[in-house]
Amino acid sequence: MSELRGALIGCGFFARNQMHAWDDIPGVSIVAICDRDEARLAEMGESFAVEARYRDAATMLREVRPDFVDIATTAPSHRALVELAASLQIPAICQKPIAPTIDDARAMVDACEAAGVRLMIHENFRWQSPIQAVRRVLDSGEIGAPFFGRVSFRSAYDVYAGQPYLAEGERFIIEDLGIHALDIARFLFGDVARITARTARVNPRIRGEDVATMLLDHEAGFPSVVDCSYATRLETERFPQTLVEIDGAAGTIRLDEGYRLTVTGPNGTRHEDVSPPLLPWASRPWHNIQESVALIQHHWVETLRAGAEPATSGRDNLKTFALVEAAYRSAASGATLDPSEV
Ligand code: NAD
Ligand code: 89V
Repeated sequence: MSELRGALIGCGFFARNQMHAWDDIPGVSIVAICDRDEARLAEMGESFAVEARYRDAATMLREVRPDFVDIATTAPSHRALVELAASLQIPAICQKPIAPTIDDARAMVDACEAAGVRLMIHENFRWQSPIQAVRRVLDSGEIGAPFFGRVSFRSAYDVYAGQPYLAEGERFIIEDLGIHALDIARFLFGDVARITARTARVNPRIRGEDVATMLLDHEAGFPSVVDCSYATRLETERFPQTLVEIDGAAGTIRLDEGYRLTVTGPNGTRHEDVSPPLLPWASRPWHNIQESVALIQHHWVETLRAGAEPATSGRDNLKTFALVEAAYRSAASGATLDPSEV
């Protein structure tokens, strides 16, 4: 098995998790890194012993010719960087949100498809082991056909401290966090025919919305509620747990606080602790997200080696991103929208 040589663009807050996860995957090495910011570049290079350091992505990709590029910058730079990778025939992973606009997102997917280059969006929440555990129970048929779903993320964690840009954008929670919850809803309940959304800003110190409540009509014929908030003070802070409720014809699934899974089926109720493992480089409470980074990057390596489409390919992620766009439009107009029409 030949060694895969990767390159990283963006040495910011979240990229450290990606670098740790690459370190743990046998047969993969990050051979070059890039950031416009000299101090961040140096810090990442020293921490992970990467000598090849660049301030310019095009120069790095042309000189290094990696087997893949991992783009860990924020959304405004994604289109240019993904199109650069496509033009050089370099398979790319791009962080969520795929782009600032749906037009940019479509252009990126089209560019990669036209060039025959793989594109995976780093949409990692569906890879969290508690969410995978829910999906396994659903697939087993134990609770019968679902008729109601809920994906819920409610917290008052100070996300602005680590990611100050989250307080500055016109759009916030649906674009940054709701996008993960909407993707989980698609992963568990299938694609969406219609969406209705309402938003609010509770925290006066941020620019965008920090609360969103969304009603999804799934093509499978039942609804789900996707709700998220960064303005919810609870007795126990849950960050970054996503809770799930599913009611089926023969039973129910609940993923509750503390990663407690409860399944009620024809034979009664059972409880399971589906807490994610604390990887050696991870720290609470982020360990759930950090494990999912490791899992999605493993998936990328497997699919790249097999020449297969990743689960959260650019094409797949357009459907999640269309829900984000439709949710904003629905919240603005009050209308219920078909995401395929945005
Ligand atoms: P950040 O601002 O801390 O880091 C981004 C880095 O990219 C900065 O150091 C910046 O200098 C660099 N950069 C920007 N444009 C560049 C370019 N063209 N060339 C080279 N370097 C460039 O941001 P962050 O908090 O690390 O977030 C990065 C991305 O990760 C965002 O899209 C965010 O939404 C996403 N994110 C994902 C998760 C997840 O669980 N999937 C969690 C947190 C953040
Ligand atoms: O996962 C994310 O995209 C992060 C956070 C959990 C803070 O919303 O930005």
